[in-house]
Amino acid sequence: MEKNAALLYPRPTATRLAVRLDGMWKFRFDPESKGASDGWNKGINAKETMPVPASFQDFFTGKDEREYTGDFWYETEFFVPAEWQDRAVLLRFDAVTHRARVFVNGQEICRHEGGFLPFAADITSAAKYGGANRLVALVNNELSETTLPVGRTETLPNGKRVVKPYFDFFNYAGIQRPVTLLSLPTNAITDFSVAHRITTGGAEVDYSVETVGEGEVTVTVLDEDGKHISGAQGQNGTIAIPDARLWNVRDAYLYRFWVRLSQNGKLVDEWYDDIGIRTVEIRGTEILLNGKPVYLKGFGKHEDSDIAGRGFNRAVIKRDFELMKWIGANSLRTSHYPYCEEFYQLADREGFLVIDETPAVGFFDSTMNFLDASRGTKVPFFEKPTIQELLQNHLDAIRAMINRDKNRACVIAWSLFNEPESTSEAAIPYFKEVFDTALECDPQKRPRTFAAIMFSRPDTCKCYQFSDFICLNRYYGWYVLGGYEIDTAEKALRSELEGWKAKNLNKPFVFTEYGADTDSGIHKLPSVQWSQEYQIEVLEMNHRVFDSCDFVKGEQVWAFADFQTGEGIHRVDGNKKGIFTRQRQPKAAAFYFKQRWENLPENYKSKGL
Ligand code: CKX
Repeated sequence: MEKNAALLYPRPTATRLAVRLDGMWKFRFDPESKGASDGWNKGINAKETMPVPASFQDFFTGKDEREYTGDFWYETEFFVPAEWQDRAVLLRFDAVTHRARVFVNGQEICRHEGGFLPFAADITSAAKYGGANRLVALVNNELSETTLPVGRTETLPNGKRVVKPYFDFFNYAGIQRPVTLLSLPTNAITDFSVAHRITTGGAEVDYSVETVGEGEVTVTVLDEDGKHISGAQGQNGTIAIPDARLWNVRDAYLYRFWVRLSQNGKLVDEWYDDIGIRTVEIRGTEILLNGKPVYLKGFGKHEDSDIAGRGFNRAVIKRDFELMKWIGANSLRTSHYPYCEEFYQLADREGFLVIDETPAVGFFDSTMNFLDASRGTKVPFFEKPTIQELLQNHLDAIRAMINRDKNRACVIAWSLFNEPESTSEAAIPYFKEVFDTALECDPQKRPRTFAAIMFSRPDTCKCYQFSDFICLNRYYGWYVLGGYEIDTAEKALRSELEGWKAKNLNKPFVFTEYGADTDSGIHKLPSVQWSQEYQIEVLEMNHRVFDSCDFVKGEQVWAFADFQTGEGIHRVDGNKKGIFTRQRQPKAAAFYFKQRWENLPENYKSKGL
């Protein structure tokens, strides 16, 4: 895993400068992919402008732009002061979806694959100091069976390319998260990791610091009032925190860890991170936070909102957390990709538990195109000839996600797939390598899991043994036995859980998806599918079953809010399973959940450990 001083979250300090390059950039589609040969790396000669950060698809009024698939280019200018001459100068892209090639002053600097994690472009030698610089990025949003997320790209008879996602969210793309110009010391801190232990009367924090360049490393710990609490010398060590104020669910406390690199007593580099001290473990059927059982109440969600698409939107993040607090939730899954860093920072600050998920979604032929799947034409996914290339991209994504989020107190587990086809023998070695890699990368050795689709049942799933806790995505009452058959759906759900119980896994189960599409304009008595009344009936049915099952230790309903998908006969301008509308207003089910979750203790169903 590349460790790079610019991959640390960009924070200005006495030694580091950070300039955000948000703004209206030049923008140009390149359907024939001719830009690279036509010299657009030196300038794209565009009339169009595009907000950065944002997805590009929802601004235009034409369908060709919304559905555009292929290459597209961005360009902007930025100034580099002459005083930065003897420093390291880099660009940090928080996320460009799904892949990018970066050029500065016509020179290719780097390429990056993967649309949901940061990468750095070192422009120290390419920059013009004391003057303007031209940044050009070639971006591409095609999908294939070796990309994360998985899909394919086809050319229509009219010559236009179109993506066929194997997943149920719109293939938003572009420079979707912030771009930052960084000036760093040439000798610098490149990584910092922590792992916590609770002790009698306090806590101990094992830490590790990586640097480029020699020097003395010090770590200083301040409390929330800025008071010095503790510290240590050396690149690795243990810091004792007397009377530690532990980070707890909905009761957060963050210590500021200052990391400094000095040479002969002179400060060379400094950076800080705000860290919650807590432990996470699975013990039998319990999920333990700081040794105490916790029951997960919350959602699967998306980074998705009107106009900006999947673009970074701090205002939406704030509203989402206010709604999470209002409804009495304590957790969520970052379905189906790592979210922006600012999301985890707020989850740390507000004390929410997060299952951090890789973009390993669509590992199933035609999950969303039910007609294809029923055609029986599909090859078992993990027997595809391209699976080894996909595995390498998957492992890279896991390493990068854990490297980025390893210090976040809110992250209590890693979800390494969403709804993979886990029912073939060929899946087993793939899963083993994925789960082993996650364990190896995580300094805190957090629990690992995957969200299992409804075809991955006790009698068919070949991979549940890898999960430290079992996550089920189940739609009894919606995709299975919906409407007037809901009583049969309840029996079927109970029967499946009996099947899991009979395996005596002695692990917690979390429902990471359940729910029903609901039009916020439909009220119906008696209910009908798509009505708000029916959504509540489905939720009540699921909760009757969950409440009767002592190894079910979490309920994360699908979904937090309505979100955009590709168009199709199964989607009414997107997926409507939200408890809130896409505009973050409550459906009737929101009030139902508020009443349920405010009366469910944080340690619901614990055996009083
Ligand atoms: N699970 C049967 C993954 C989510 C989708 C959800 C749905 C599916 C259900 C698969 O990303 O939105 O269809 O609502």
